[in-house]
Amino acid sequence: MDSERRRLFTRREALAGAAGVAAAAALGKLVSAQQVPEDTTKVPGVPTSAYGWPSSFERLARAPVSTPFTSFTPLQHLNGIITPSGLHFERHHNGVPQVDPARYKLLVHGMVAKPMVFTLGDLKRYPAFSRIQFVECSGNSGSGLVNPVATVTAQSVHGLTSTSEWVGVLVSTILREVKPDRNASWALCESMDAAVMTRSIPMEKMWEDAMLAYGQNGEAVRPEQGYPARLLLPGYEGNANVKWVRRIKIGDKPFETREETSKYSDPVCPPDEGECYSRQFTFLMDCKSLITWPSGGQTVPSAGIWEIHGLAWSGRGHIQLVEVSVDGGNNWHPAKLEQPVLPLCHTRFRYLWKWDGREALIMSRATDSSGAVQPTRQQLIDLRGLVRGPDLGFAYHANYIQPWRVAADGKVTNGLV
Ligand SMILES: Nc1nc2c(c(=O)[nH]1)N[C@H]1C(S)=C(S)[C@@H](COP(=O)(O)O)O[C@H]1N2
Ligand SMILES: [Mo]
Repeated sequence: MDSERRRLFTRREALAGAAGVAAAAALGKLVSAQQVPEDTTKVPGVPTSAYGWPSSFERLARAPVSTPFTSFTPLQHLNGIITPSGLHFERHHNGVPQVDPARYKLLVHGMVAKPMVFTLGDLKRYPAFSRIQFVECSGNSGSGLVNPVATVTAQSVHGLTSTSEWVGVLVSTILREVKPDRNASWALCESMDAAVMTRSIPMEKMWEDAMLAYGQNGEAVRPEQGYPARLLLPGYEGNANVKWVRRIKIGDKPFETREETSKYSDPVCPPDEGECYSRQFTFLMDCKSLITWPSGGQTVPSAGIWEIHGLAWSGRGHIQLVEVSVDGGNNWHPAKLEQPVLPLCHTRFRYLWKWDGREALIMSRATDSSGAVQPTRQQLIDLRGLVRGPDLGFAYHANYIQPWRVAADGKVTNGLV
């Protein structure tokens, strides 16, 4: 009773608060007390099901665009910070392998005192560790940096980032078993898919917070995400998070694999320096944010009060501040960060906007706990030059501010063009 009253009071307060900002915002319609919206009580509901699915009225989809090996998370339709496992973006270079967990084995060898092989059961028997963390492809948003076009969505340009609760064993636990040589400084991590994805990872990272994940959002890691076990490197570019991991070889220098020489090294051509060069081992994902509502392809139904919201994240720490501008970047206002605000994780931000119904350019800018501030597209180009990555005209590590243009009719398009 008491807590019920308190709850109502808090809600009233909240409504009064909102009304203070939006005196004229009447949501819902006034009706006579007898009117029941729709009577669904005369038909018995459907019985239980073995596995639940979203309502048939909610049909979200990962969208493949140009290849069958990349799909994008529909960021503009998500609530909160967790990406449903079935909507986690997918990036695989040669398809999803079918791995029988009973036959799964992980070999850890190289510069170690005790080379060892672990079954999935072995990995699960060690003390488990959980964390909520994003995985973002380093090519995410790259198309919008290189070649911005008007009709895009948050999903089609920025949907190569997703957040899950991951569960697994810390790599440090496994390292204590195999006892790496004291001169060991790099680990080769290799997968069992047809792409044989292989990356060199600094041993500091392997000791610090790397994880072999077998759980995702309460279930086993999905096949697309690396079933039965993947490497997770908090804050590192997606590519280094080797899925279907089968081998870790400890060494004392980077192994210079295909994925870190011909790909996943970033061409840089600063306008004021003569030579172009390649940045290698650019592991950390930069500080970034994105307004997901209202965003490209959506329509703001009318003038009035609307809550802008979106996601912010950084591979360098937690999100400290998100600012929103609704006038093309002239004035910035702090947005509200929704709890939980976790390091190396998507963070939801919200900002109440009173739209006057005239064309507006809206955007968000994040600052992380390392002090890094999200740059504009122009600042990023001034820093690196506008060069195409080796893949599909992507540029890696494209964390520019994404402006959205809200036209007078409410339609939202890319504010970069
Ligand atoms: N074994 C293997 N691991 C892989 C890949 C791959 O093709 N094979 N793709 C990498 C790339 S480029 C990215 S962005 C992430 C994507 O992880 P996800 O598909 O779980 O979203 O996995 C990485 N790990
Ligand atoms: Mo990627």
